[in-house]
Amino acid sequence: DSTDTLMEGYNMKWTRLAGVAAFVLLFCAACQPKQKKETTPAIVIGFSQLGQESSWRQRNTDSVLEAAADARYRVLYRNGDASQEQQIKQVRSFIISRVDAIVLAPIVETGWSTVLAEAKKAGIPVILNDRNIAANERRYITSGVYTDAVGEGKKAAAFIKKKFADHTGPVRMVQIYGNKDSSVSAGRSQGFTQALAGDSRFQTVVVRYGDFMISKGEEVIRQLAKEIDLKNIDVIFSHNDDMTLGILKYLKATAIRPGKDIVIVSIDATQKGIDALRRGEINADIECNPETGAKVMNLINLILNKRQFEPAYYLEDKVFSEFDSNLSSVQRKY
Ligand code: GZL
Repeated sequence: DSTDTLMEGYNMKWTRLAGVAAFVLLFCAACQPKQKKETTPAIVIGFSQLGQESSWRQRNTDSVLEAAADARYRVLYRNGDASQEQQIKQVRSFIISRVDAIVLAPIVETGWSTVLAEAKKAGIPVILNDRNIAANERRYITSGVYTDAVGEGKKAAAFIKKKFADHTGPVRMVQIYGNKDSSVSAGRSQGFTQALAGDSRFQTVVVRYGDFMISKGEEVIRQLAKEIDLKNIDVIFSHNDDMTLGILKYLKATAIRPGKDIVIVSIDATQKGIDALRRGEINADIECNPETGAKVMNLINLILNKRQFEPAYYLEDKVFSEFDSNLSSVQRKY
């Protein structure tokens, strides 16, 4: 028992010593001067997206955010909710936050000069994404990455010409535009009208606006069917797949067979649009490439590093139509 007592005392002494040593070590560690980590401030980008009206828009937003993450840029993402007033407020907040660059997808073409002049005065570059603004306001932007709206309109017209090559007599067409006053509605109708101008058979008899939304596409064609007899219409040129899906939903509940009784040309080439093409419910789907992100971030890198850059960049678009033989293998990312 005396040995046990001795060992107990011995252990106690070492335990106390270990405790004191641990305390001293911890105390010293807490007193070390913080190693100043060299961290360069992250690049911060203000991104005002025009809304979330369609599946195309969602893919476009993700494309920009994914590319920013790859570039290690921090993004202040704001949804403009299809409101220019909202987007202007968002740009102003980016200026106050002193972001390094502003990415703007403008819902309409005009009315941006004042806020863009403020950004220019603050020395903050503004890059347009997807859509453009009126030519007389472009002096305030640095550059942009655009979808080729005029080219998409021309591609739609080229399909129509091929589809009606042997048709004599008038080809009566309805055009369903996206949102009013947008550069895309103007560009697509300009390209389409210009390409058909030399051929008097092609007549646009009605234009309506569906805001690029499924619900409005259905609403617009339902309303139009009350005003005109759709049996007299040869073509519906719908400016995006989401509105086309709404149009198909209405037509499939009537005696009119979409893709057969009425030729339907759409734009975006989303998976759902391609699926409708495969089912023969539409006749052509012109791609509008939403993947602007990588080009936008590369452009920002050039601008911030004071390197050479172009005043405008455009994405390439493909055409999918009933004349293709490989439609069954087409897989779309959105
Ligand atoms: C086109 C883009 C359009 C798409 C629609 O560049 O702005 O807006 O075609 C989207 O699907 O809503």
